[in-house]
Amino acid sequence: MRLSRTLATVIATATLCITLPATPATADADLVPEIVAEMGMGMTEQQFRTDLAVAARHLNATEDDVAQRVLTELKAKQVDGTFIPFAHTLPEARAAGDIAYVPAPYGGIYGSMMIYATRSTVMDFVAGKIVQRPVGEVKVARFTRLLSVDRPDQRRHAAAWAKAQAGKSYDHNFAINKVGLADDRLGVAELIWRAYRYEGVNLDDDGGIGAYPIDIYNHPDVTSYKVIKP
Ligand SMILES: [Ca+2]
Ligand SMILES: [Ca+2]
Repeated sequence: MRLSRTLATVIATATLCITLPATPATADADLVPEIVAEMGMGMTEQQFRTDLAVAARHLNATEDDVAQRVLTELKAKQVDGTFIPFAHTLPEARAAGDIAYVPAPYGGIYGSMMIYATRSTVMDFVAGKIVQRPVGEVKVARFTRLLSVDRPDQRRHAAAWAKAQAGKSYDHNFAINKVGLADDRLGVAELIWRAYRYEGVNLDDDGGIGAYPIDIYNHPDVTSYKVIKP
């Protein structure tokens, strides 16, 4: 059994070696299946292709170009690791509009975040919908950080906008979440990025096609003021 499996592996490897040069990667290769696989469960190829077409029109670029940029940003932001139990109760924030950031790998391989609608409530995603929840009901992982955006007026308005999104659906497409103005489906970082963007503040630190949690955390106007330790 072991011998035959080894033999099969050798044959498969040999076949791969022979096959690969015959199908070199080109600029026109369809990257969508790889992107969707990187993004994990929830994202469908059909939805991604629809969003990709919108992004390409918005950016006046080809879909292949946008797909390449998406894949590059995805791979750059991915952190190896495993989920850990969310065992810590989320504390109150200093102000509405502050952000709770669960860094990768503790909040998955891309991290996660929530915006405070008030000092003691956050906009969270429950069963695919945005809901306002008291912090006492929300559990987070160790090393979660509380962040403040150094724009007091915009912070208040951003919190109000985020609060008004209650009931909207979760957007699995976190890799394309900035282009266009459609906000009918919102991801965790997208909700925060858009809340501040409508106030004239662009919290995506590195540009690109997506506003990832790490991008917002790295923004020079964002300050971390509390860390949940194990
Ligand atoms: Ca969206
Ligand atoms: Ca970005």
